[in-house]
Amino acid sequence: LPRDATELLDRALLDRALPVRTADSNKGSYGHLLCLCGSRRYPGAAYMSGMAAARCGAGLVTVGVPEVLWGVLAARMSEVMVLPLPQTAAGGLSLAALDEVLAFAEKCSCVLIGCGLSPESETAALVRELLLRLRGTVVLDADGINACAGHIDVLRASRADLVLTPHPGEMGRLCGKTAAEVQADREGCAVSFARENGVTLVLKGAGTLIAAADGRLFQNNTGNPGLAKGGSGDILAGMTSGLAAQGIDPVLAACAAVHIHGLAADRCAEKQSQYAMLPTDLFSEIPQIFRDLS
Ligand code: NPW
Ligand code: AMP
Ligand code: MG
Repeated sequence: LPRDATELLDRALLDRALPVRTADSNKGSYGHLLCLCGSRRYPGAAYMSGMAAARCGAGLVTVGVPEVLWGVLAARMSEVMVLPLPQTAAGGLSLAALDEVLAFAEKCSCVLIGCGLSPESETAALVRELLLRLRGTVVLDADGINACAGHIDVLRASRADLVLTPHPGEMGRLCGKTAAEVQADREGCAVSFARENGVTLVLKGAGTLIAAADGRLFQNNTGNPGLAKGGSGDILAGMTSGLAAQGIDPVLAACAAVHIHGLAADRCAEKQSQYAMLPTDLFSEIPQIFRDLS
């Protein structure tokens, strides 16, 4: 990959990024993703992240969710497995889930933490404890990111290979700025945060930026305001972690996910309009994009 340059995400980069599916491979060849997502308030976030990962080629996907969600998710998803975990009174993940999650994560090639987890303090404490103990690739989105606001020391101490996917509001919480201040200097915020904290930082919003810990910066040019709806980010987090679970470099996984997510959105807008398209409509556009790429 070129260094010291802002590289536009394009077809050539995707060709280098996508995992090759060899004739003698099996589901174990394509990783196991654990998504710690969802709460009583946000069951859809667990559904969308798990399904998005499955649509991007991950060998196995398990959503680890507060037990109250087990029935509804098991009824809606066939390929994605559901691991019911201890929950708080409010229906979020409880700190009591820690040991079970750590044991399960041993079998996994990537862990996604955060979509729809809710802002409960006990769940945030669980997230920080996990960050201190997990190894391997960990994708952090939404409330997983919010759990680190004011706790940057935890990100720095983590031995995991971290990919963070904040929208400008979450980015602001993380670095003590308003969303407007982040928007006023998107490149500066993304590049300095990634460098200073040794993480891959995906700063979402029109022209999503992907900043690597080594200073590389990528800008995406796909996608449209039809994505400005609740759920779009949960799907991007699932796609990113689903690709990373297959063992490709986390920076490339993030770049490929952002680009494909935007291409799928552009196809949706063409067929359905930016008004009517729904985040879950991206699922039926992802297949044609992979066909065009391979
Ligand atoms: P505003 O309003 O423009 O001033 P929050 P959330 C700002 C889950 N979901 N440019 C925005 O600022 C998520 O996974 C579950 C500028 C506002 O202040 C989370 O766990 C769903 N500003 C949880 O809900 C579907 C921008 O950020 C703030 C911006 C809460 O997540 C929905 C809003 O962000 C949702 O995905 C931009 N491009 N984008 C489900 N069906 O289960 C955002 N902002 O307060 O972090 O709330 O993103 O809705
Ligand atoms: P979230 O706010 O977490 O649901 O994430 C929203 C997703 O939609 C991100 O991938 C954004 O980059 C994308 N998105 C939101 N608004 C726009 C826009 N105006 N143009 C392009 N992409 C957008
Ligand atoms: Mg989000």
